[in-house]
Amino acid sequence: MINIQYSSEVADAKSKNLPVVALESTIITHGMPYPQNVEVAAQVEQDIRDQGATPATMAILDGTLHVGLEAEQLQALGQAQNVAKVSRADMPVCIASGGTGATTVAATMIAARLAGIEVFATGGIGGVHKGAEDSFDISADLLELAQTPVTVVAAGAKAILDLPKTLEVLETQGVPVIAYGQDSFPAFWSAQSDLSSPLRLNSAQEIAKAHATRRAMALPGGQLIANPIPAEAEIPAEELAPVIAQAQQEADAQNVRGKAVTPFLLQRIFELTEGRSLQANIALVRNNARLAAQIAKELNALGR
Ligand code: PSU
Ligand code: MN
Repeated sequence: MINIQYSSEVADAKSKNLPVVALESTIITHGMPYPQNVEVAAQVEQDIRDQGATPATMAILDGTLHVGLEAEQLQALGQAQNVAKVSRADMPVCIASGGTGATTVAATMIAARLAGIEVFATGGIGGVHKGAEDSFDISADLLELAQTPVTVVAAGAKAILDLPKTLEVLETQGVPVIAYGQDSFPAFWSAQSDLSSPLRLNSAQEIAKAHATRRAMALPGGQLIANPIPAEAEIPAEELAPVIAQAQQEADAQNVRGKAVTPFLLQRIFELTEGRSLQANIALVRNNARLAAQIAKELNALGR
């Protein structure tokens, strides 16, 4: 086994078998600008504590996998320049070479599995990019959901992605896509989309039972819980469509490729909406953290 450094609160929660919720760090280093990134990260951790669970933000610091960050470590990571974006492929290389990196959804799921954590909250997952028929750009997050047994709570996927193709890949990979409390698949900034969600559950307890059932059946892979953004924080799709189109055009024109694509698009959307998208993003991440904490508590109550 590799060396894992637990934060003091996660070590304490684990020793008492209390519910823990994993959090990613790419959203901090590549998904939101400083200083809002560290403010939001700390707030989201507190939201989880307020629900009676313990937050475990994942990152690789100087070659050590951290499960839970102390407040100073979170501050330092949020301000650091040129932190690597670490997904499944990069993770062992980063650890072996003593590097520092922020974990994507895929890498956070791997870290959670290593630490025995089964529930994870984020904003949006990576997916199939628009134009994937030419670029072949499909996030490793989707394949991770097919093989690593973690329930991921997200607000659906951003309209920078091709949502129908993203759902098709998840279906092919046997990943349960479960909308929380509604029939349609939520589309990140909008609670509703015109796509229906393959599955629907209405309570944290039902989601926990479905997770425990996969485990009992020894099925590999996790679950994607698509939690709609709170109504008061929504941004109309019509308003964002031109912004996304412009960001996409710029990415194409500048030949942005590979793992740089998603951070480039997120950064441009923040700039072009002058922070409006950020407020919605904060509201939905906090909402996902609260639901994830409830799921982790229910799962804990079900026992092994
Ligand atoms: N989508 C978002 N916000 C994010 C990301 C995706 O709305 O912060 C980040 C997550 O860390 C996700 C990663 O795992 O981008 C996906 O990158 P890629 O598309 O290169 O797989
Ligand atoms: Mn990609």
